[in-house]
Amino acid sequence: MSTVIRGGTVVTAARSFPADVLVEGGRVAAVGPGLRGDDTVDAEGCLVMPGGIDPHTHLEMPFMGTTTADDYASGTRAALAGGTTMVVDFCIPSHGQKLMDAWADWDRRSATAATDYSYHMCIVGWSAAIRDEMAEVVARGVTTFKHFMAYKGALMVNDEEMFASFRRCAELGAMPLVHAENGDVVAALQAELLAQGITGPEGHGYSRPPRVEGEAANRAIMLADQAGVPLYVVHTSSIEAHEAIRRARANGQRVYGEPLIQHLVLDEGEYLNPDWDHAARRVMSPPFRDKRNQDDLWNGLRAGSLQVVATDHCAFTTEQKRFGRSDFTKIPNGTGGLEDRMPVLWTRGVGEGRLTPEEFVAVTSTNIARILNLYPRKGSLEVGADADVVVWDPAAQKTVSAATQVSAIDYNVFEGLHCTGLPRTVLSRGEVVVRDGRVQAEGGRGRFVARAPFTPEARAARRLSDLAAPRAVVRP
Ligand code: DUC
Ligand code: ZN
Ligand code: ZN
Ligand code: ZN
Repeated sequence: MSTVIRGGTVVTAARSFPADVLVEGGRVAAVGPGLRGDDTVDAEGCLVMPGGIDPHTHLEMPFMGTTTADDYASGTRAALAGGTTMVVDFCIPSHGQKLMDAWADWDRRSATAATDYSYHMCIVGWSAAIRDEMAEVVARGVTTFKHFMAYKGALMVNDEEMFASFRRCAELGAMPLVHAENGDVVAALQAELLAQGITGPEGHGYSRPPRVEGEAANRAIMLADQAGVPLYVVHTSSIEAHEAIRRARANGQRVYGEPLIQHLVLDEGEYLNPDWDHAARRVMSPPFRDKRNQDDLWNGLRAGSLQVVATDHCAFTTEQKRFGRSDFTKIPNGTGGLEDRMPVLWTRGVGEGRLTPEEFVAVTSTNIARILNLYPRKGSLEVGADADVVVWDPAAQKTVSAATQVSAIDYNVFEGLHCTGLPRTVLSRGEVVVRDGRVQAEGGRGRFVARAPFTPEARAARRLSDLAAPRAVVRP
């Protein structure tokens, strides 16, 4: 049983060229002109790209006294609707919980996934036991560890804990991730604002200014340098954090920055909206910034000093947001975006001349696969790669609306945004999971994708030839 995606223009992170893509046994079997298969997916007038990878999601995550409203079933179907064929979700242990027990909890949640998935493991404290358990996590294929520098009294780690974990990552060939905000300063500013009677969502923005993010990014980068590990800074939203990343890279450090689609497109004015629900629905950390910061993030994506675009998909219903009706610090932090990341980035990025189609593929898929050690199995259309493919119709249009979305929540932060450029057909491991824009994937078909450590030996051992014996190789 084979499928040929016929008549489109293949777009990779490197170049674009007209070619068919032959899919067999869930993998790319050939790329080139005039291919034949048992089934045909029409790609006339369309671009054929590697499926999107979202490196940052929170599906069915217990957080701030509640649990995110999109679970793996609705969240991964929303992802597919938007052209994303893989997510990397955060496994968050409770205090004192064994890392592998937290992993088992997440496996129960991800049993309904419609896309492939991986995890980042969170380090929320430090002990000899955690130090030991990290080795098993890496051995089982999770090679990234997340550290919250904010959420004081909950998820936050201090410098001593974070540095110990960074050193352990260095030993294991793992890569640390950081949520870079100074949690002590945020807590102080929150208390001050509440004491002044500022209790609404605007207080959220005021309590987390760019300096708070820049300070933490600089600190984490210095500690990573001292520990001798690469570092991935999640949801980079400010000039200050970007500058820290850029400087580290110029000094030869492997440091990566991840803007979110929300920070690229939406601005801090949203928190001043007199409609409480409107503003609260947009409360996430870091908060939205101003136009200068947005322009700077776009510049970073073009220059390569920022490498990927994610969502931090962490969706709460309006009812859940209202837990913070009288105190902004109790509004569950998080927004949705899984379904919108690719159409909105295409529209505002490629459509408005900020990104090329090749840069779009790089920041939504290929760079992510490379940085997280998923490449070339994911993030590429090379022969032998998993056939996660998006047939992208650059002329298709829609207006973002909660009324038509797949996500389980009752609003959309991009409501009313007009998109030109949408997925028409999506394949996941060779199976057509979106046809004519409609998701037809079964929950539970998604698989865990193990990732190798970042040691030179492990890198050298990962060859595309290990993935599959291709039936035919047609070089375009
Ligand atoms: N920020 C959010 O907005 N939600 C989840 C966690 C985070 O850091
Ligand atoms: Zn975060
Ligand atoms: Zn509104
Ligand atoms: Zn997050």
